[in-house]
Amino acid sequence: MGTVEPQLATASQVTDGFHLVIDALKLNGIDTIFGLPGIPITDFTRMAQAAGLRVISFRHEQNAGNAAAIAGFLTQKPGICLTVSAPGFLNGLTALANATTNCFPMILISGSSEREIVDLQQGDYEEMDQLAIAKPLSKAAFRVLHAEDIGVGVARAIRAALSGRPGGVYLDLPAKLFAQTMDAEAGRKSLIKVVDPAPKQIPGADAVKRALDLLKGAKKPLIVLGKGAAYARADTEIKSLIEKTGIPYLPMSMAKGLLPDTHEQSAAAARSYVLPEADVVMLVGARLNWLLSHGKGKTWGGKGHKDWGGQKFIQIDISPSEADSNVRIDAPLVGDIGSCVSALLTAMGSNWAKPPADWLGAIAERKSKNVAKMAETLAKDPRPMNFHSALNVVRDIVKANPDAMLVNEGANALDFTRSIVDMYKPRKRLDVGTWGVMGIGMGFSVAAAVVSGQPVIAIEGDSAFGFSGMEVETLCRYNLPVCVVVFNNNGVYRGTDVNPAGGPDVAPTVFVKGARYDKLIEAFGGVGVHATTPAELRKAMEEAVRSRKPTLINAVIDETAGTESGRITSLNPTSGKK
Ligand code: ADP
Ligand code: TZD
Repeated sequence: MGTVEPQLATASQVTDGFHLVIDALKLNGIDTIFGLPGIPITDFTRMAQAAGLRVISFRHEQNAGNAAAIAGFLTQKPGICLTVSAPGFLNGLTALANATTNCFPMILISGSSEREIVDLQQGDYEEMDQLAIAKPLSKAAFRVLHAEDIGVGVARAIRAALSGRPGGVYLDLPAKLFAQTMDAEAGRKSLIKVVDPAPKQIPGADAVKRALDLLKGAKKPLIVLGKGAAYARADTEIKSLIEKTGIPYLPMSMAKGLLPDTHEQSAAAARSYVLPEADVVMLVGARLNWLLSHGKGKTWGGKGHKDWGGQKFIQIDISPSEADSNVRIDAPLVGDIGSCVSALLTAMGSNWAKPPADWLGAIAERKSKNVAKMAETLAKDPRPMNFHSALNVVRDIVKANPDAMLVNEGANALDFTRSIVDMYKPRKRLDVGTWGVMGIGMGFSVAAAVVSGQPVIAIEGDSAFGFSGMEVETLCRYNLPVCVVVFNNNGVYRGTDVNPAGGPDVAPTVFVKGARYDKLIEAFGGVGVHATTPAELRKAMEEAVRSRKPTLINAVIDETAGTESGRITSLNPTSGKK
């Protein structure tokens, strides 16, 4: 290990761990770090900023981690989150695990305490065996002990995050590493610019044929687009596939906008009809997890909750082990979505027959009925405002600003927004993802604004907002064009529960009634608006998007509106005891 004595070399001939990490990140096209300073990484954040990296500093590491994760989803570069040791690391770890679960590429870099003391458990400042803890929650975890290995460590982290199924990677950098010095030229040579970190994976010709044969024989085919398809940036190929085959499609939440939600082949408004009725379903970057009722049960036309509906499945996925995880996949197509969809398009030829007219007709009929019903509901103007009348406004604002990013969390606030607010462009809708996790709101909003430069609209349940609400200071500090709309119905889900014991404490789901979230952002110089009608909400949102000023609108929603857990009420266990 090349520790250079100061008297033997001038500063310019020597580099150190701090600069090698920064140089390695820059060499690989990383331009932004999301983090929170403290021992042992405070100087690192300063030096990174001095070296031209954008360093976005947060109030809590979980929000920095969520920002990094979604930046990874939006850019196909691993988002970088930087934290201090033990508690900071643990705060960031939730976001790392969430990134891995959602297949978002990110790297959590945490400083760590002295190895010798940690390993002997002698009680160091913020002592913790971080590598061991990160391993089961990440796609890969690495530690670098010597300055000359920084290049390899960063390269391995980048490759692990991006290649195959993307995910979260942990990189452990002990405090001592930053201070190590080595010859600058040798240091420069030790860095690696990663070549082709997410190599194309071409599907086999037999697998392509198998999939097409199945699709060709279908009488009621359906395509499901997932967030893997959005991540893959194969937008043109996917559009061609949908339009050339004429097959109706369902977008999963974060795949909304891959084709505009107003596309005539979208079956979203007839979801509960097409899932049980379809005979062949092609999954494109979507897993048959709970969000798709595991591919079985009543949703899919099965008799009981574990019965298969009898559909045949084609699954396009980069992970070779995803198929058959819930039901039989008759035609797995393993490869990257761009390559798989291109191969399908080539093999389809030019005279592909559209699906039977009675299938398309039946879907169109359901769709128009449901759309008309929804239009009726949206047109109502109840007092107090409810989710529908408020979202009618959001829907118009998003339609008028199709480039704006939409961040969304909550229960009812999530479910209603997903179904009511149409998206027009790919990768604009960012939400709670695979876990349905609360707390992504402000981290995602910061990253969406930083990465895209576009206005961001965050539709937040009042409970959901609380998980990351302190970051409104961050929005103001960086003057980000984020308009947060808190759907304030006084609690987790609704605000109407009462304490069954009748004591002075309110029910566990109830918050302070009539809270003024708008005052929070005013404390930091942002714009706060209290909106009790759709007209007030519309005016405030229009102004926020136009001015690009950090804004928080406290949108007062009828506390009796919505349901417990939104659309997933049935996941609450109910006791068999009567
Ligand atoms: P959704 O929640 O939208 O249904 P999921 O997160 O369940 O989507 O599924 C995304 C899937 O996409 C994962 O199984 C992942 O392996 C896959 N995936 C991610 N990136 C790619 C890619 N570039 N090519 C192919 N599959 C991908
Ligand atoms: N903690 C975490 C990290 N994630 C969660 N999903 C939950 C708790 C449980 N939870 C939900 O699933 S939704 C939700 C919680 C606490 C909040 C719902 O209330 P809200 O939304 O105010 O955000 P609505 O619109 O009033 O339903």
